[in-house]
Amino acid sequence: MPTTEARPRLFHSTVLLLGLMLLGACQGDHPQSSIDPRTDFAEAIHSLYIQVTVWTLAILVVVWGVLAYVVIRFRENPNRPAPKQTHGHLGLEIAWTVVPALIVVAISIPTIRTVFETQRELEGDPLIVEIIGHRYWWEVRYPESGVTTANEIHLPAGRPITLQMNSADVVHSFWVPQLGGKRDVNPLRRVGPEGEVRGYTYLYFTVREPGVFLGQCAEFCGEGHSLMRMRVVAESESDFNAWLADWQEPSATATAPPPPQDTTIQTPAEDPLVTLGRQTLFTSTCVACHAIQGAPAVGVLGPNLTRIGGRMTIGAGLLENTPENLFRWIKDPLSIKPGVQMPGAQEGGGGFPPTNLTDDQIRAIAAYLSSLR
Ligand code: HEC
Ligand SMILES: [Cu+2]
Repeated sequence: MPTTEARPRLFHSTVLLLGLMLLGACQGDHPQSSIDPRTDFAEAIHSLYIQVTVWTLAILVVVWGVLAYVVIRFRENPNRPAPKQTHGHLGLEIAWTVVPALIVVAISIPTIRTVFETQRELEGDPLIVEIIGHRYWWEVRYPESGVTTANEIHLPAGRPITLQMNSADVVHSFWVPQLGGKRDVNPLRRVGPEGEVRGYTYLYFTVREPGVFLGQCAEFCGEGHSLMRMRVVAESESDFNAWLADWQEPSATATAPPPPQDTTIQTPAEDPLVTLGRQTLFTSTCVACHAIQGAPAVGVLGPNLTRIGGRMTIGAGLLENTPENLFRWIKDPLSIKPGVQMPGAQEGGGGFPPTNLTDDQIRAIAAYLSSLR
């Protein structure tokens, strides 16, 4: 029990501590800040947010101002008669019904306008990118160029984008805060009267400047939900086109190099670890779930591993993409992500038995995957 003397000190230190905590929130990097808009869509939402905040702050100031006035002006004073007592006031009652109603109208007009503005496809040759949510990763497809990848979404800055989204299993929610609001992705797919597929959800936006933007699933979808991340890599149009052109071609090491035609020319020999990794992967269950362009691996249950060596992260944004982390992931993905739909060396997963690979085999596979750039 603090003594009467200690109480002000306790109060002061609490205020100081809270103040410091508040200040602490101002510094540092906030890659998932929702008040740092980087697209037209996010800016529309942000400007609405600011408008509503200004309205509510104005209301706060008026209400607290009147309250403070009344509390001070009419505080108890033994030397003064009690103030006049009033019961009911028609004018005031009408005012405090009508004024909030008008404020609600004033807020709803820009809100409805923003809703309509952000729900339609942008003009000027939008790039269509398909996003498919899976437990616990994101599939990314570029239907115009036939490229399929995962978790890292390359986009051209300055060009309108249409994300056409759905889910392979349960409801997920696509959320990259700096690009805009959340959007649910649904497993529901219906065929409309003209044979068109319905049930997609869409996001329409133009990224203003190149940059890397982080996001994650925002709808609880199972054990691995909190580890279902993604990143958007916005690049200049020419960098994006170069990336896309690269990814349309198989990487040089996807399959074994052909034997040299002219044996007098010395071609540099391939790293034997890569050769072993390739052979091991092609003869393991990996190929039932993963595809590698140009290679005899065409599974679709897991992320497409074409040019996986060129990705920043693995495990849906969880681990930095290094041979060491690839080894850890392939050996025991369950220890890294609960509920993961992929088997490890010793434990089954995704409906598949353990792979029973040795550490040496896994190290070789990691070397092969890293070489796919
Ligand atoms: C049952 C299907 C299945 C099998 C078999 C399987 N995987 Fe996977 N794999 C997945 C799924 C699903 C994921 C995504 C996991 C996640 O991030 O939640 C994944 C993720 C990965 C990733 C990370 C990819 C990324 O985009 O981050 C690598 C690398 C990988 N698997 C390699 C392998 C290798 C090598 C084998 C064989 C030893 C293998 N997988 C076997 C389903 C499978
Ligand atoms: Cu999810």
